[in-house]
Amino acid sequence: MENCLFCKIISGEIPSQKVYENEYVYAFRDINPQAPVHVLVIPKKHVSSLDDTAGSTDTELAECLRAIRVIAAHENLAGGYRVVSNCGDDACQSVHHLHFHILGGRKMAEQMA
Ligand code: D5M
Repeated sequence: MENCLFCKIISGEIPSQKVYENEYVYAFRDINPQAPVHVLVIPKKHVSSLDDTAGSTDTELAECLRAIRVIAAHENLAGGYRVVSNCGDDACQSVHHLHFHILGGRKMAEQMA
């Protein structure tokens, strides 16, 4: 989608530190990491958030979730990790292209918010 930051990352117009890619999914390091490992997993087909997935196929969504364990293993997160997807204004979503944050490499706070 035009003027979408993450679509521009997928196309290579904006550089990123890629950690994983397949036909449906692209994953790269967050520019402002909140943990030693902070990776963003995004669908290649633009969808703005989890609240906008009515037009997505099950494969497009499932491939994002399936990529997470592959990335976690590659990033040596055997001790565990947290996955977050901010959806909408109340959750402070800042980039309106669906993304899953993978956070790991340190002990997470028990409180999520
Ligand atoms: O998370 C959006 C995330 O996107 C936030 O953690 C920063 C990250 N971000 C923004 N621009 C870039 C670039 N250019 N590369 C890598 N990461 C980026 P949200 O859940 O929407 O607040």
